[in-house]
Amino acid sequence: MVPPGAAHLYHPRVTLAGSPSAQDPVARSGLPPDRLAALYRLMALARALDERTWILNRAGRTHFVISGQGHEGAEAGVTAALEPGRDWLLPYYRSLAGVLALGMTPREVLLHQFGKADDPSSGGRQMPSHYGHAGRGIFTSSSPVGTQALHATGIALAAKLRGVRQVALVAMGEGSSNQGDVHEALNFAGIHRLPMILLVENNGYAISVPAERETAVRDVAVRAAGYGMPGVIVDGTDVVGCYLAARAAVERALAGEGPTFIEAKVTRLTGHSSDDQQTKYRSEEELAGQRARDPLPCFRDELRAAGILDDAREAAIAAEVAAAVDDATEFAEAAPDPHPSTLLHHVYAEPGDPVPGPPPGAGSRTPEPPRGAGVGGPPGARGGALNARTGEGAGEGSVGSREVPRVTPPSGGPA
Ligand SMILES: Cc1ncc(C[n+]2csc(CCOP(=O)(O)OP(=O)(O)O)c2C)c(N)n1
Ligand SMILES: [Mg+2]
Repeated sequence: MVPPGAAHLYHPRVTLAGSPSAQDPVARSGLPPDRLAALYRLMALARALDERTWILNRAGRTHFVISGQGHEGAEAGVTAALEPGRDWLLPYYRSLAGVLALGMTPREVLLHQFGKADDPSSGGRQMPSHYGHAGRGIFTSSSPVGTQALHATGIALAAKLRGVRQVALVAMGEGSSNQGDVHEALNFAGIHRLPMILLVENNGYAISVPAERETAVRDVAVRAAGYGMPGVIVDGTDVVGCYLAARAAVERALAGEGPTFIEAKVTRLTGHSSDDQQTKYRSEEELAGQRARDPLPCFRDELRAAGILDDAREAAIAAEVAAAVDDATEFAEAAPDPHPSTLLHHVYAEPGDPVPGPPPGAGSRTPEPPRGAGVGGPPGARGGALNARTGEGAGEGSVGSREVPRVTPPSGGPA
């Protein structure tokens, strides 16, 4: 993978992992055959749900799609090294397979895409594919790209200060990795050896801007050297390779050795979003070539060659996935929209919200005026204030007219 004459670009700590290997995936990964088949099922489910969102959008039933097609191998392989319930995922809009891996259900994903009241990501406030799930350790996504790196660093710092064994995995595209926020986040994480993993899914484009116009280096993982952390480049069609890179990074993070930068070379099989036409800037030959880098058939072929998948098992997975997507579509489309009277919930402080004050024993310092509901207040203050207004259940946050789980991190996580 090193281009001729470019070896000098690679810091000794940047590792170039291989492509899907002829080696048996069970022996190579240490994962049992059923776990590998489950990873394939996860990728197939992510693909089918994603395809459904395009159909719903083109039928005028949802308003926006930004797709994970082509990114499923990296997402599934890397998140397989996380422990759901313990670790945090800070996803981005192509992280559909990752959020499913952490336990978001197809129904929840489509509630989110339709912007329904019960959408666990934001009660219909966020744009589609801006995933979040408080109860599953999936941190809410910001629209300004790259900002999630700072959130991951903060979560990893909290884990370190509290002495909690926990990893924060943050995902983004290579274009976003050029943001100043990412530099600051990595610099801080490197200095303090925080349990953080950055996954950059390099698909060669930032909307219509090709990689060579985004950065002066071909592989963004070389930047890891500047932050004193290892950089690993993996092939995003190599699900087991992605898993192995992430497993090593998780072990390193939990051992207190600090962060890791993983760059997965992936392909974007769709336009940037439903508002983009990629044939305006990508040739037919390029697109045809990229289809050979579709991780789904690559992984399927690998598992078939290893005797883990056969026609019957593949057909059973396809049927299960199709049924789950149909069920989720019907369920989410029939679910209630957020009530208009809830439009401004979670935006402004409400009468009755507690006024943030100094911590106990802080003397007579004048409390700062409230800048927003719950800011600086005690844990649960936000939910309590909303409950006072809506009369809904004590101690639970609410979005729209319905209850959503209160923001509860995985055990031991940041409050
Ligand atoms: C700070 C900021 N600048 C610009 C945008 C507009 N924008 C949204 S996605 C995107 C491209 C990001 O490219 P990349 O990080 O490579 O991710 P990809 O979409 O290729 O997966 C841009 C420029 C934004 N959301 N936030
Ligand atoms: Mg990109």
